[in-house]
Amino acid sequence: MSRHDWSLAEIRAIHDTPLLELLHRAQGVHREHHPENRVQLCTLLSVKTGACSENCSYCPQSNHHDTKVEPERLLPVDEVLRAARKAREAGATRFCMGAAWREVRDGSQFDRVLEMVREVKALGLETCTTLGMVNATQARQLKEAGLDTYNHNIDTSREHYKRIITTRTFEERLTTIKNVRDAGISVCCGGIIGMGESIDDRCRMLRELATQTPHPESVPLNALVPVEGTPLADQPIIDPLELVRMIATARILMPHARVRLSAGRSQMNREAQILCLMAGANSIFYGEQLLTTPNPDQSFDQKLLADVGLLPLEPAV
Ligand code: SAM
Ligand code: DTB
Ligand code: SF4
Repeated sequence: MSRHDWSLAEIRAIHDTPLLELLHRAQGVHREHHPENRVQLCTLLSVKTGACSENCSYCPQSNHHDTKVEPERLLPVDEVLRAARKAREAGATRFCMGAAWREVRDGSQFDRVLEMVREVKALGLETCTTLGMVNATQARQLKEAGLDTYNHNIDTSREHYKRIITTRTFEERLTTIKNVRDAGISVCCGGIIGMGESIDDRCRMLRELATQTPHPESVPLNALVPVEGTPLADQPIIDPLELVRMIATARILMPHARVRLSAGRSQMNREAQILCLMAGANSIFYGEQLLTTPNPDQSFDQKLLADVGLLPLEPAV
């Protein structure tokens, strides 16, 4: 009974509901559609770091900004496999490989990524990649290699987008998402808050996601991690309750989606993270590092799960 025709006014009304009522409603939707007390643990690895040609204002990996990120070539397959085995042993069920590319180019580098996907899949992990734009053929090749999910975010509203990135369009982002969807790969698509956007921009971003048919299977919601050297370095850290509201609203709009409490956890205390889980987040990044910025360490997360009584979600095979 998912809806795909949400209006901005409806979304804004949900978003602005008094907090306890909003949490109650989101919890109701969550319990109806998801196993209770389960959270998905995804581990990220940057397989190709920095020197990216795009100018995304939030991103420490763009070569338009002067940040402390050391560029690295595409990692060898065995190094990726070592990290994947470690993630599996620590309890992760999904392994997500990120490359700081504008787009995938055919050739030996892409072939190596396909090999990474095949081998990580063979370890019994769910596979995810985020490699920038892909065309229809490349998406099919990824699917054949065993890719479960592709992450490609819309990042913000269509209107705010132009103030954040000028080297590629919002439409191009949507085309990649369509190529991924058409290849039968599950879609992971979300965005960031805390980049100077209005509340209506946030609601427009959610409308963009919630009016897709089908909804993305997974929706990562990131709080901006302001990084020195990027144009957004001086943005104030958002109040975690703003992320709680976004998660709850996403949960209500897209009842079946996995909503991921993504970047920004290191800036939040334990209790704020628990409110995010209560609002309907059922997936987190697990491991000391996101792509280039820190994430809570595994012992912190294991204690968090134990304190709340959450169990890791089994991998879907
Ligand atoms: N290059 C690929 C792309 O842009 O699609 C994949 C990697 S990119 C780093 C993946 C996503 O990470 C971005 O779309 C953005 O939503 C998120 N991200 C990047 N830097 C961030 C930051 N400083 N704070 C929060 N989220 C961030
Ligand atoms: C997503 O939405 N968040 C993740 C994942 N998709 C690839 C990345 C967050 C990156 C945060 C900045 C960094 O560590 O470089
Ligand atoms: Fe490049 Fe992706 Fe960072 Fe944009 S978000 S600069 S495309 S790595």
